[in-house]
Amino acid sequence: MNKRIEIIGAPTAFGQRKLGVNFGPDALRYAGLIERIENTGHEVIDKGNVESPVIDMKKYKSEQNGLRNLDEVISFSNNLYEAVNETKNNGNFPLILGGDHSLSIGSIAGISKHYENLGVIWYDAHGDLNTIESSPSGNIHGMPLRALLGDGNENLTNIGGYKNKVKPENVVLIGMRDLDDGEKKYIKEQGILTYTMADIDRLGMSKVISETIDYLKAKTDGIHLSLDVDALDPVETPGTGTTVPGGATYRESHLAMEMLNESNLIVSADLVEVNPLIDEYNKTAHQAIGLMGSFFGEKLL
Ligand code: NNH
Ligand code: MN
Ligand code: MN
Ligand code: MN
Repeated sequence: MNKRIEIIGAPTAFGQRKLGVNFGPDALRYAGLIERIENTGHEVIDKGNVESPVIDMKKYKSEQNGLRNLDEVISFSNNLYEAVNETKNNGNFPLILGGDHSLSIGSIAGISKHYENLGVIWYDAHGDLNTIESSPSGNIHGMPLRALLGDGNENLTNIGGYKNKVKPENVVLIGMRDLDDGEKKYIKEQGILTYTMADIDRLGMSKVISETIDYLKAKTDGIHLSLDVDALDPVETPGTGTTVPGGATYRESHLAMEMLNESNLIVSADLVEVNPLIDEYNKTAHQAIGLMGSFFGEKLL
């Protein structure tokens, strides 16, 4: 089933402290993302990059109390929400290129509006379920999923003019290995389906993804993939700001993407946290593109 895919560059670095992640969209384009997807038979429209506030380096590097760069994150989220909503109104498949993971506040705001029960697969080393109280860093890229679930700064939870974009029972976390205490507590309280790296070791990625699909299939009317490249092991995938050892391999992640493609349930995706300035010759972007090939149906034979 061929789709029309709209690529939306989301060059934000305001959700964390390592400049360079804002160059992620161009690193992915330079490595050949568009051609790779076109070769799978889909039509690709590159909408270019969403407008981002200017980065004031003095402020960017300064110590800040509370939520870091909150005004910039709000303004960027609104811009991205508008772009993604437009893509959905056109009936196309949004592929959002980050940028740090705070961008999901805006992207999923633009997507969930079009679904009663959006499912979300959060493929990440981290839960991104912090609030200002539980955050060890004040970095908003550690908070987007929690904001989408309805908790946090009002401006962030209400992007797009509505709250509670996602329900906890429609979320699956995969690849978890660096959860903060408050996040662990919240996951247990809400009963969020979670596959840690230990679960992936025991069950195998194939079982993890087939269970994920079975779990979400019946109760959702579309599934969004939020793919943070730090889910992958930093030995293979080093170009990202907060690496955690012991991650999913490139092969396992490939398998996950193939199975998600075969499910025919995915309606949109974010590809986030590629930082070419701390990478080894754009290796991480190349790996991410390989994953996107499988995600959009590339076949080896
Ligand atoms: N949990 C930590 C925090 O809140 C790290 C989050 N970093 C991420 N998330 N890269 O995906 O700051
Ligand atoms: Mn993340
Ligand atoms: Mn909705
Ligand atoms: Mn992460």
